[in-house]
Amino acid sequence: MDEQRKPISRSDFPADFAWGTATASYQIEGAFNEDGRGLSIWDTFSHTPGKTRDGDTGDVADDHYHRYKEDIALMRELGFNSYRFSIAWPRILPEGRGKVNSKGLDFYERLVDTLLANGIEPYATLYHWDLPQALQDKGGWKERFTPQAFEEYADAVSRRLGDRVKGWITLNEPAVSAFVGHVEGRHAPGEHSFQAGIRATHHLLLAHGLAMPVLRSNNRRKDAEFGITLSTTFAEPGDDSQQAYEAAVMVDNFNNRIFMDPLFKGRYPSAISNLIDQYLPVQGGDLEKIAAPLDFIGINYYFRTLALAVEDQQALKYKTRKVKGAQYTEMDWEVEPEGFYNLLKMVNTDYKPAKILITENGAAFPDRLEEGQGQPAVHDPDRTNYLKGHFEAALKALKEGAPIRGYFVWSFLDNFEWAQGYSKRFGIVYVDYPTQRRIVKDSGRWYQTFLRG
Ligand code: IFM
Repeated sequence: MDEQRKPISRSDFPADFAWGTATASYQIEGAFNEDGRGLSIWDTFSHTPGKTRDGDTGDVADDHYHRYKEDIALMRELGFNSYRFSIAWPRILPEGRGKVNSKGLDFYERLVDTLLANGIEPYATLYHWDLPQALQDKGGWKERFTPQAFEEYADAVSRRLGDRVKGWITLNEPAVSAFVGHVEGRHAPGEHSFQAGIRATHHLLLAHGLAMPVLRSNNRRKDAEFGITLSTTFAEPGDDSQQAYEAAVMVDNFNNRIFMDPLFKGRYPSAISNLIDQYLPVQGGDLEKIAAPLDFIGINYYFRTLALAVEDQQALKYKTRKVKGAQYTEMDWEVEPEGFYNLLKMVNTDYKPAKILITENGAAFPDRLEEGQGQPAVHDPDRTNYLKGHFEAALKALKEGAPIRGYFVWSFLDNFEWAQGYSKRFGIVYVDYPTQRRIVKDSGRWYQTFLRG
């Protein structure tokens, strides 16, 4: 980036900026069968042989359900003023809808109160992929009753926590739920149907649209804000061919615009209408609900995509070009912060959001715990460099007018990386799974120093 010479500093960002990290319920909580929690599609999926690496499950994960107090004490030590977590729907409504499990609400109430007592603002995501299995058994996101159930769930949670939560995020990365879960089948519920993916897309967006007014009306905090988090990529053609150009347009449409267009413009992108319209279960009034004003858009960003066409080019089918000499993370994602800047500029220009929160950004690298005579340590300069580069990219976009007001590093702790199990570590805090010890990585110390200004 242009300003690389001057080290980036917290004071370069607005004073009221939200700084913290993000996590998700199934990835860290464990306690999968405690206090009345029902099962989710991820319990089913991870317990199905062959679905996750080494058969890993979230049964115990980081045991955060029992260790949340010490985890929050560590967040305070690291200097966060905000923390993004997700609420497990099956803890609140074990059957998806109907009877509310007050013990589930009690847990999140304790979590939120402990955050506030430590000077950390709670940002709660309602859906980070752990759909109650009972709803999946009736068709899950393919069916319209799931957004209706989500509305009830949003009501139950916000009635209890509407006086304390600062940021409400309806959904995390609906593109991943819809396409990785229903078309590619690498995630729960593990389906392989394009039609199912498109039905899920619309029902996820509808769930957001139905929940927003409920969250707003149950809110009792003057400064609360409401939005949704999307996974994004900056798509570029992998070579000079027309086919690569078309592949990039498709990647952009299926990752970014299929969600952003309905949310900001009240319509699905015309560039892919020939592929999706026949499957979209839109009913009268849906798009108006989906397009109700957002206080912020949450952007999750990890990598750009250099798209190349495949022979029988069709929706969601493309190849990516790897760049010689470029650095790749443990997920095989290119480290290229300029793409982040480009994406933020694109979002700001094309959609003019009131506010942007970076709700996830971070990297997995092969960390090694070093335990000599002294303190245990994890030296992860690649992660620190990744973060610095992406902070700089965000700052550049901010200075050029993108209304970025928060940054949540993914992730606080190493955790269950979905189909990859525990093999990929994204935390700025290392988790020694056999003992559940937390060891702050060098990147976590770098973030702490950055936050101290
Ligand atoms: O771990 C995930 C998270 O749950 C959603 N966004 C991307 C992360 C890294 O893959």
